[in-house]
Amino acid sequence: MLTELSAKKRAQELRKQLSEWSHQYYVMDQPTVEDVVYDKAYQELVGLEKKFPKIIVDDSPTQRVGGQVLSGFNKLNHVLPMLSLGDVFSKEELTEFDQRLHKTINDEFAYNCELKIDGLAISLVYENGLFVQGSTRGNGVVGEDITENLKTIKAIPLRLTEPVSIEVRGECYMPKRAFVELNAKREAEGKTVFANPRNAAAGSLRQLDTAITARRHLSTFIYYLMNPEKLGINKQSEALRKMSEWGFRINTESRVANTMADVDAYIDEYQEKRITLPYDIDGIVLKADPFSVQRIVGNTVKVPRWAIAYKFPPDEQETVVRQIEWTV
Ligand code: NMN
Repeated sequence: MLTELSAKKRAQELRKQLSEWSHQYYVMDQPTVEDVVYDKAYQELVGLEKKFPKIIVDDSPTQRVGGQVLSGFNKLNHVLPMLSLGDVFSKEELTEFDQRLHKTINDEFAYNCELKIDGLAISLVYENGLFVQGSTRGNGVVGEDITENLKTIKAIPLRLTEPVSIEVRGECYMPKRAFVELNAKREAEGKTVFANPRNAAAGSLRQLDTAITARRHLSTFIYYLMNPEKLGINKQSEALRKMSEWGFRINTESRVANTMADVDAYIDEYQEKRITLPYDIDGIVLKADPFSVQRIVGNTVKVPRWAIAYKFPPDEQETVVRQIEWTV
């Protein structure tokens, strides 16, 4: 006979196993087992939790299905403002940015080049390794609490690999394929279609019925760690590696560039590859890699002085969506 105690033990094993498989599948994009194996274990866990509801824990994979209907979103103040990025549209302006930094920093330093994902900025707070709060950027100072919606996104870990208390930020986006499929479905149902993946992600994230968010196949790339130096992390490229180890989904296309020629090559490469990526990007982001440089140059009221966005020409955007419509 199955007792509550043995059910609890078995549920713990199943959760650990399911979280590992899910991490491989949704975060690393490298499934390690067949879906049927995953589904069987998931159903076993659902069965145990149904029979013994007391054994349910907040970070159980079964708690990601949503279903909570919220009456609204509470406002919350960001611990540090969520700044936007200054942007440039030419390589000459990028050179000027580099020269400006070198007026203050008399030393050589590398840049971390990252793709600028076209989604919505989010902030995630973890206490002792547990996901406790997530929010939108809002106006940068005050955002909205969308914790319950974010819990439904499988790429967001509910529990980290270490019991750290941290805040991270990143981009929530809808993959191109999910966008095309969602619009096709909406069209068939006579509903208005979303103009682009970014709008679809925004509309999906701010749903009062979290079960709708859960069905929308949103994903995330995390790119910012708050107060990294307190954790002994000294570079953006290191922070990305560390966040990946903790269980976050990190974009693997980022690269350290030692010279502006390397930066140029990165831009050219991704302007070319842009159309083939499974998500929309609208440019690249250049960040001074050492946090010591970031600290010295600081921020203006609105934007960091140590980072800049190089925007791709906007008219290519439509082509991207159209290309996808043909290929799906
Ligand atoms: O909603 P969940 O439980 O994440 O599952 C959605 C789909 O994704 C299911 O079809 C499931 O089989 C699949 N999935 C597969 C793995 C795997 O490791 N093969 C992991 C997570 C989800």
